[in-house]
Amino acid sequence: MKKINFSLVALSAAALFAMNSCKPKNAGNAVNAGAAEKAYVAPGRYDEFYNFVSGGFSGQVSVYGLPSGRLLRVIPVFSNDPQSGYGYSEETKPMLNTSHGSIPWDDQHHLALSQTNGEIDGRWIFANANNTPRVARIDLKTFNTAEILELPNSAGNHSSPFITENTEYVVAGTRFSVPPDNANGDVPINSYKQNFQGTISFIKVDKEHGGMDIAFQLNCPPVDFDLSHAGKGKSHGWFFFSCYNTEQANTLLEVNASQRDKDFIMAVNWKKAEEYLKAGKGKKIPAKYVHNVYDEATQTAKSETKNEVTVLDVKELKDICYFIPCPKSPHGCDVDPTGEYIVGSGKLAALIPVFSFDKIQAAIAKKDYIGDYNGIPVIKYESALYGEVQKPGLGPLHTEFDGKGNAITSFFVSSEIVKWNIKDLKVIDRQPTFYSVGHLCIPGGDTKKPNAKYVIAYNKITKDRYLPTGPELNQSAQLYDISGDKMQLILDFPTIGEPHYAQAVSADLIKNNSLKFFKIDENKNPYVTKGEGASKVVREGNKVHVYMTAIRSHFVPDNIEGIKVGDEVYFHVTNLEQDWDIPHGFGVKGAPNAELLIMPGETRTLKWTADKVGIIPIYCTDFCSALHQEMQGYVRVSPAGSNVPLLFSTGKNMPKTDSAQKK
Ligand code: RUQ
Ligand code: CUA
Repeated sequence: MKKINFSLVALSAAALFAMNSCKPKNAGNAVNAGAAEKAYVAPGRYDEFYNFVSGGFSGQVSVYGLPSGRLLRVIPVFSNDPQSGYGYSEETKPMLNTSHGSIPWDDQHHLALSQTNGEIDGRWIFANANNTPRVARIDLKTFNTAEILELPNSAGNHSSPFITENTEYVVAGTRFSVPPDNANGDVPINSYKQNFQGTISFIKVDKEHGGMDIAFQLNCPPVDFDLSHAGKGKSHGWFFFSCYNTEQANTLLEVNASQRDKDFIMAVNWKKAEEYLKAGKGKKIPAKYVHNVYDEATQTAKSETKNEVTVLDVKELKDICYFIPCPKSPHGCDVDPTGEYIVGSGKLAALIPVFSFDKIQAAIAKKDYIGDYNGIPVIKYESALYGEVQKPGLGPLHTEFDGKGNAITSFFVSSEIVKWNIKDLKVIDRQPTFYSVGHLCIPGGDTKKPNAKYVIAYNKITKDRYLPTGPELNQSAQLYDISGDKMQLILDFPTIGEPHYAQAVSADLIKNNSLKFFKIDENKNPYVTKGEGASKVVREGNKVHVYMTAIRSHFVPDNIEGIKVGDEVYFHVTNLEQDWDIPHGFGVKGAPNAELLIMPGETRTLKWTADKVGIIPIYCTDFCSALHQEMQGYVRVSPAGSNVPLLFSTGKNMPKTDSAQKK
């Protein structure tokens, strides 16, 4: 969620004041020297946590170490990556395919680390593409994107991805309601109420390999699904979604979707949905969506277009969905570690409602409803409510849990994080953020076992926190020590793109499984070259395949002649190194992408079309050895009809052939 303009919404005068003068008086002395020490990780030492942070409009996921805030890596997911060649190499291009064609850039908001028994298991992390609805799975052995699945019947995949406690499902709710893909979408926009629909996708995850597939979709009333969380423990089997625009407005939502005093949290009994599915109550409908899988053995991604999805209609199939009134325009929807308490953060609400899972169950059993909404029962607010946190702050967005009975909520408008006790609903502590905090993260803070050492606030606005860099300033994170009673700010660090949700996990769970290099013997890329002796250049019509190797500090071959204007040249470069952290790069003058970056044991292909007669330099783009600058070569391009023979070598000169036009 970005910079909300609240001006049209009646907030208190205090709220407006806070928006316009967001520098708290104690900004200057927020951090003392003792605090700095807590964030200090000495050179050469490892951090204690990995922090995976969504990149917002960058489309990528970045990884930081905590408590240092050091940037460890940017993982390319939904955008081309000009550093690694992701999305540019032939092997990775298919990852960005969609039913709309190849999309080089998306918007990435939320992340979910895989779980077993409600605890982070360190295997994968899931990420959403918000714009063109997709869910990705990143393999934490390699930190590579392993899979991307498109979601049909969806738009603005914001309420996504959220996972169940054994990663049975990754779940995604559509932000925009839209007409279903197989319906005639050529309808008046103001027929929203009749023709539009909200869809929630349940993606099954293979236990062993992580492979994803849509198990079913729920057809829901046309509202905006914003965020979500799965039940856990006693509420395992349920899912909770925040919904706004229950007014079902289709224009000027700022005003028209802020009319009702309460919107909803939608409770979904997904075990029930599974029963209906088993009983054959699902309808298969045509839907076109693309599934991209990166095969580790061949190191190559493949796209498959799927044509059908199974839907369950929650209006017809009773007992799947229930609405719970929630004040007002709820954003975050968070479930505490016990699974009993569900916290709805109403952006325009002056309090935080905490719902009780037990009370929700009792209300359903007694049919304690105030009516229905588009055919779905609406539970009485008081019957679902455990209690309200009074005067918590302004503009609550998200809540995480410390596992010691407390919750911490972020407040966008009043720029603060607020700690409150879940049992007595009393505010315990509040600390300013600089400024306009969105998401926050406690390691394991949405699981059964939070690790309550730190909370990190992800801020939208940072004016006056960093040296000015023109009109655009970096978004940033702030790290607070929460091991004591008072939360203490200990570090600011800038982030890549706009951070939304983030998760953190103890480094031990990941670092020992991290792959150091790909075994060359196991490389099944169809274009692999397993030794310098196997290097070759093969012409097939106007396509030329160069089977090339790279090892410190030369390519084989490094001289190639006989390429002609108009040839499509595929450089299949295999990095023969079998050592950690020795990538080679590969650049070709005139190629539209600067380089490939090839990990040890890996093969990557750069496609280049020879467009001009001349000598084309090639070189390694990654400083790999003392003689890295010597890691270079030449390709000779002759006119289209020339008879220069196809020759290649390294370390030995080829005969001097003149170019003559073939008759
Ligand atoms: S949003 S700043 Cu896209 Cu998760 Cu709340
Ligand atoms: Cu290889 Cu530089």
